[in-house]
Amino acid sequence: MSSEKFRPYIPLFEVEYPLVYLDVPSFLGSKVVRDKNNLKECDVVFIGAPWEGEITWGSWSGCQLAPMHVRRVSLRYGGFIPEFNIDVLAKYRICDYGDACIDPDNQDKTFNNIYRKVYDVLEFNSIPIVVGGDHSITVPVVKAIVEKGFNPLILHFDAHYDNLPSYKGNKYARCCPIRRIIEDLGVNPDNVFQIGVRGPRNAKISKEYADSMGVHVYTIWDLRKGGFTKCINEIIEKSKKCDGVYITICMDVLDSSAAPASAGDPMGLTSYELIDMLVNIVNKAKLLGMDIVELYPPIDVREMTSHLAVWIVLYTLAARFLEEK
Ligand SMILES: [Mn+2]
Repeated sequence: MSSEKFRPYIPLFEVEYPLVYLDVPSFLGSKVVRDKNNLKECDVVFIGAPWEGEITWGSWSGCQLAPMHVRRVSLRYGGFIPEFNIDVLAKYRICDYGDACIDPDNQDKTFNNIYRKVYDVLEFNSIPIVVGGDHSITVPVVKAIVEKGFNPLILHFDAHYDNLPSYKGNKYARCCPIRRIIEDLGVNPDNVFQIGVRGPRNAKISKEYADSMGVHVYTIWDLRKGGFTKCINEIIEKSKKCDGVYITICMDVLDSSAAPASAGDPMGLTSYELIDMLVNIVNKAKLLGMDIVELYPPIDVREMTSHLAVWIVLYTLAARFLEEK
């Protein structure tokens, strides 16, 4: 086929929802925005960041497929949350701003593309919801938040510290973002919470770094031995001295039974525990943005991890309108 005759893929059947690319629907069937200026009609903006860089186990995880899978399963849902009597889709104008352009050979260029897309969203005072990708993508997202002038309280939900100085010579590998956020982006470590840390995949130097910097760490033991309320209250108190919270969720903060398409770390949070924490926090603290990373569709079971990602977004957005209990 000559290039003149090339045509974009056209679905073989009529669909009622907007397509982001090929046969991939937009998040929740929302409006697809391709022109930055149309972001002004949006309160919440979904962005895909399908980047997979250095891998720490095996040769690939498939995390770059998560934006596509999360969008596909999201079509199953409306926005109504009966427990709260809140319709998220009636409260927010949500749109899908597509994926940041990825260059598999060029991490700097890719990160700049992610940064620019998130910055576009912030310019219109909207909330970016970014689905990765590996955990390194949090760095350009938080960079946009910081450079837009926000002083964020970083809430890092993860089984791991993700604060190594580098990995295989790469300072921006998936196990290093928290150190980059502190050392390169200048986020005060006193404004960083690491929640759900557990297990023997953490290096001793990671704990030593977190402790020496004064990062607030709640391990799974801290939470389960009566620490949930203490953690939530400390975050809410601390958020009052910041411009709001930025939430980054590594799916392995969840127990592998709740999120089979993650790194497979046992003894994690249940889906209810994570969402309950997010709802309680975002009910009281302004949400600046959120990312969900390290979701591996090729090893998922009935897409349940992608479904959970959609639930996390919907409940977190609903939280703001939940009357105080
Ligand atoms: Mn992790």
